[in-house]
Amino acid sequence: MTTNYGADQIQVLEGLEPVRKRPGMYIGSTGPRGLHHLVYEVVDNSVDEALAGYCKHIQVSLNADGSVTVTDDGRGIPTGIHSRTGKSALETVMTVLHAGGKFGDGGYKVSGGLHGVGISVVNALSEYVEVTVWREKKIHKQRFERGIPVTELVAEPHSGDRTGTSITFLPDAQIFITDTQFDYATLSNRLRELAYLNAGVQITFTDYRLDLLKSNEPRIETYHYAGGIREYIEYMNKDKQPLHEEIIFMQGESKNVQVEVALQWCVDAYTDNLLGFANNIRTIDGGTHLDGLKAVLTRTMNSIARKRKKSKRATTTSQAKISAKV
Ligand code: 0RA
Repeated sequence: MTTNYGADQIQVLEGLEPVRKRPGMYIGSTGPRGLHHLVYEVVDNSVDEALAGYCKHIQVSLNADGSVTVTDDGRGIPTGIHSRTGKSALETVMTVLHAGGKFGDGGYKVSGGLHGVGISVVNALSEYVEVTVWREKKIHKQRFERGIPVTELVAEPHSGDRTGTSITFLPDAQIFITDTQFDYATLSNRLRELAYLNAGVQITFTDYRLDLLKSNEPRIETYHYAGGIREYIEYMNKDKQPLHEEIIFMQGESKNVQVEVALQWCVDAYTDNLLGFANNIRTIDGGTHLDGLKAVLTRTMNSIARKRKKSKRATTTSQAKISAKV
């Protein structure tokens, strides 16, 4: 059998079509993991804005209709016309694969979302997305359905100095193989972790799904840790007996790589519990950052132990001498 790859077989995929055709390629899975990754991808953009120093508060809400809203007080997604696409930067970011990092003043992406695929992937895999941007005393809005803009970017004047971005999306039930209900614990754990990893960023998480909660009140939690990963260690060791109260903390930078380490030994811990992260993503298989830390810790501990043994021997010897003299 021969296969001819003629023009008919070659599909020129444009825009977000490939994402809807093979969602797993972009979000890892079309099960619960992939579903939750959509939230991480959107939150990630706000975390990046916080890391750039322009955003302090991030609000994440699970809405009654199954959608999620992520709101930040950053600079807002740029709304001006992008020279190459002839569309607004906002529409370009929402509809062009991998367009995310290419806008603004060298908007270098630090925080890693799922696979760093960008917000357009979330747009492609959502029944609808509504974006609101507060910028330059205007409120800008645009709506998308399954990745396609269904309204223009509309701007209206607004009083006040507010800036920021709000993105609401409803995951597309045609894409996800399991139900599209978000798990509170999964999201709260990740949002708490992000708040610990990015000291000072305030993340508010609200669940408005009252039917699911069997409650008349939304469930609200705020994660805000000025102490960053130091406080994370405190939280992880809260039921353990520490060998030393004060958490050991180090930070440094080399060749544009920033490193932070927090350590605490516990009396009643049988195994070590070492968590590594790179760009806000847990590195479950370890990596050179953890290997390096473990190597240097072992070397330092051994060297201290040797020194102490030596001085202990010296003391014993001098005591022996003294007792011999006596
Ligand atoms: C590119 C450039 C600028 C801001 C952003 C992206 C931005 C994107 C998102 C997505 C969610 N929240 C966001 N906040 C900011 C900077 C534009 C400027 O120079 O004002």
